[in-house]
Amino acid sequence: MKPVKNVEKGSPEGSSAITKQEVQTGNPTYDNKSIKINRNTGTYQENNAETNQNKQQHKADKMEQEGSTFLVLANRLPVDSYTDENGNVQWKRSPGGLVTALEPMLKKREGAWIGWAGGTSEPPAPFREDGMKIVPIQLTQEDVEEYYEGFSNATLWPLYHDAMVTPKFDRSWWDKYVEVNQRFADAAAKEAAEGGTVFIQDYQLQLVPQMLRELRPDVRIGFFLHIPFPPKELFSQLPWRRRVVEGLLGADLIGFQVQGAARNFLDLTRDFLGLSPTENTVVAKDGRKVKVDDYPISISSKEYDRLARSAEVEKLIHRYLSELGNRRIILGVDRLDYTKGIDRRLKVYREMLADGMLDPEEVVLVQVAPPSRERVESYAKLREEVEREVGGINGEFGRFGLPAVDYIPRSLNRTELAALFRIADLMMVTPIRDGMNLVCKEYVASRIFGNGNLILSEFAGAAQELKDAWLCNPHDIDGMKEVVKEAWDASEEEQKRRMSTMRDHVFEHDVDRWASDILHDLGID
Ligand code: ADQ
Repeated sequence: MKPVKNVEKGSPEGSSAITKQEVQTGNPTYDNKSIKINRNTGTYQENNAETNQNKQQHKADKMEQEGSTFLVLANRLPVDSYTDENGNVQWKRSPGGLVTALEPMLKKREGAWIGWAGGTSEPPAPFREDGMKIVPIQLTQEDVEEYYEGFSNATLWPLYHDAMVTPKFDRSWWDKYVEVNQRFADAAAKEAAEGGTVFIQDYQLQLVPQMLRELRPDVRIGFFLHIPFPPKELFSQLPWRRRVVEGLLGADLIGFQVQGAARNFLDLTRDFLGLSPTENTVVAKDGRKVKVDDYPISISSKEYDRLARSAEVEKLIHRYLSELGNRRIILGVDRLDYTKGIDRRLKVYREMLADGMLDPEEVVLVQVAPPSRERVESYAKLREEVEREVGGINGEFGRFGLPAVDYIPRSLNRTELAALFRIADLMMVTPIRDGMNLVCKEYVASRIFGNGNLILSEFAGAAQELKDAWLCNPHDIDGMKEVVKEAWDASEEEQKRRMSTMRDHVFEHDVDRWASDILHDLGID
């Protein structure tokens, strides 16, 4: 994997995008004197570009010498590689709320992002992309198997999601988790400017706060967990439980999706480390005050609303509606993961068709479920089960050309998703446990006419905010059937009443607000 765009510090290539943007937006970042001179001589653009190039080069040089003042650490980088028509590897930004939300701060603060580029070939040297420095971390095949697929996705992921699949406790996976976390901490220690801020993401990197603090006591460290944090009864199973709690406590601020998760963590600091937590803080053994609080993550709501009103979405809507026939639509959009409750949703749907609560002539379930983590055994098994069930429902209730379940086993882009959200009469988000779940917020933001029905599991973090959804318990099949029926028959007025409150909430609490809240508490505005 060799980047062509492996831009070294301050090269013209690295700065050209920013220069262009600044010229276009008329938002110059250089001194007034040069603006005046340039405007008067009519060479505004050219001189701007030159001045900005110099500025950018200077900035990049300075950053190289002094380090980054704002760093994000996440398992994955916010860019994906692709091969262009000449066979060269290029990079493009991967879409995602997190990077969009942190982008302003990354740009303002000469930021850098440290993460794995995917794959196991030698990663490129650090390069600049879209105003931030990208620092790739290498993972070998063994690292991927033991740190990522093993400890992260076959130990921590199931343990933190109610142990609904039995977590595997493997000592060599743990050793690899420690080793890779140390690699991330070392990279951050090398990259961070004196007194800079490092913002660490998610369960793959829980030991990094403490490791980094040991290397660089001068930096401010924030950590955010995107998935649930379990109660003591479950967390206690982890043979390395104390190490994980200590690892996280290296941060100055630890953020969770919901209050219950923050509470669970604080209780553990008392039970395993003998500390005395208060409501949102705990004083660590070294005397540091650590803030522990909930920061429910969200989406770029306005962007979704805009997209849902766009001409591309309208075009797709026409196509989808003609393909799906004149039927009302139930929608499911998930990564194919056992936590998302896809199996239960299918069961509910099948039983409702069988009981006559839904008429197969009038309804179709569209289920988008791109496979994920396929090399982890439980995921491969889930895929088989879900596909078998979809086949069964279609065999029993589908007609030629009109399947009862339209199953899409691949990832859709945002425009395609927005079109599906627009046409779905009923959206089913039924995880057994979910840190937040952004899909339900995206559905709400896309309902530009203010109607629609959201069925939402009580066990998604989002249920604590979207209280006007049709809440359900995914363990209770009969209860779910009743809720679906009620939502299916809900009047337009009832739909609008519920949706309007949810839309207000999602627009007020968008991902920008999440970023500004957590970064503010981390001491950077
Ligand atoms: P995920 O478990 O991946 O994330 P989720 O929040 O539902 O789950 O989705 C994240 C993003 O993936 C959304 O923008 C969504 O549109 C997209 N996505 C999901 N299914 C898709 C599909 N079938 N096709 C295309 N795109 C799809 C983890 C936690 C969540 C938490 C997020 C953010 O597990 O609980 O909400 O991080 O913190």
